Amino acid sequence: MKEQFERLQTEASAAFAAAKDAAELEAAEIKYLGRKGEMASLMQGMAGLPSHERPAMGKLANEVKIAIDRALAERKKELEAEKLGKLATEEWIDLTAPGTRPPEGHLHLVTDAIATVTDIFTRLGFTRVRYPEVEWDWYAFEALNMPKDHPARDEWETFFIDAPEHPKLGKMVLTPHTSSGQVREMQKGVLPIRMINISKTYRRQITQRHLPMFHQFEGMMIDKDVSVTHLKGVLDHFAREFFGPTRKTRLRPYHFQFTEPSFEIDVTCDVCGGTGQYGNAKCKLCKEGWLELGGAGMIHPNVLKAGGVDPEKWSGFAFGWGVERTMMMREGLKLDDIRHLYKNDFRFLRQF
Ligand code: FA5
Repeated sequence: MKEQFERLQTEASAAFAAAKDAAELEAAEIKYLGRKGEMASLMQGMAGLPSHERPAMGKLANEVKIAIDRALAERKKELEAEKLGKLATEEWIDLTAPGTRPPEGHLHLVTDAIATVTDIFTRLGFTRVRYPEVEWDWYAFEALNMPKDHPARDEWETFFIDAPEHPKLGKMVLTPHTSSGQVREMQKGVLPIRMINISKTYRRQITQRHLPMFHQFEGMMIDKDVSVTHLKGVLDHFAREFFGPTRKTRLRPYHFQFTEPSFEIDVTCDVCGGTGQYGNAKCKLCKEGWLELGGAGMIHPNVLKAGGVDPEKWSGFAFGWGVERTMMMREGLKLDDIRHLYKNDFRFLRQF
């Protein structure tokens, strides 16, 4: 048994010294020192020795165990030092090297435009509101002087929701224009009003100039003796603030059921510089030098009445513009297809 202990010590020490990494060392440790390892089985064998031999053999076993433990601890230390040595050569960092900048996002162009529009009108005393994306027919059409089956409704290529009708307010629709917020605002019963409603709107349209989902901003002012002059003043101020002093706007007579008189507002196109020509071809975006941004007019008395406002005492104007279209006309943007805005293509978005 003495030789067996001595051989175990030699073998175990050699196996530890030969271990190339922590995993091999652990395997050798289990083989020699584990619960079912070679040391444990030799110790069990001691039970069969005559009692007078046991004390000497016990002492030897103890010395062998201490020697093997020491050999193991030394190799562990060596391997650890080797690992740290490698780290220094393989995984070093240069603390003086310039850092890597984390990716930095920015507001989407449309969000940014909404913030600018809000800011310009807030400074004129208008309060920002939002009205529902899903609306009742009554607010979108009927209260705006467009009774059922009125042909003017066709202009708003509306998405109808397959849901039960409201007994008084009619069908459910995806809000086709922010004008549905006019009567909702009047129904709050607080006068005078200076509202700017910026919300999502939906229509069955998709072209270079049309999106099925877009945003509009609807301004509405109701007070005593409000006239077209106030409307023109507010719109001119907005155009100057948003587009800069070089861009021109014009009011074109138009027809809306809910305003009288009514206008469409155009601004000179930034893609072709207001000429209608791009190189030798017609401007792809505006075709004529002007781009329509929205409608406006003096609120029709029937609409005031629908909102519970007395048209004998109060008057007001309203205007509704497309956020995306307005933004496309910003100085220097030269965006010739509105659909780029919602393609989520980083190559496009990162340019701004
Ligand atoms: C209206 O929606 C009226 N409610 C505007 C109004 C408000 C008139 C208050 C009078 C008083 P119109 O359908 O023209 O009008 O749309 C207004 C603007 O929304 C358009 O000039 C355009 O800038 C934008 N717009 C309309 N349809 C789309 C579309 N499919 N995609 C992107 N922008 C659109």
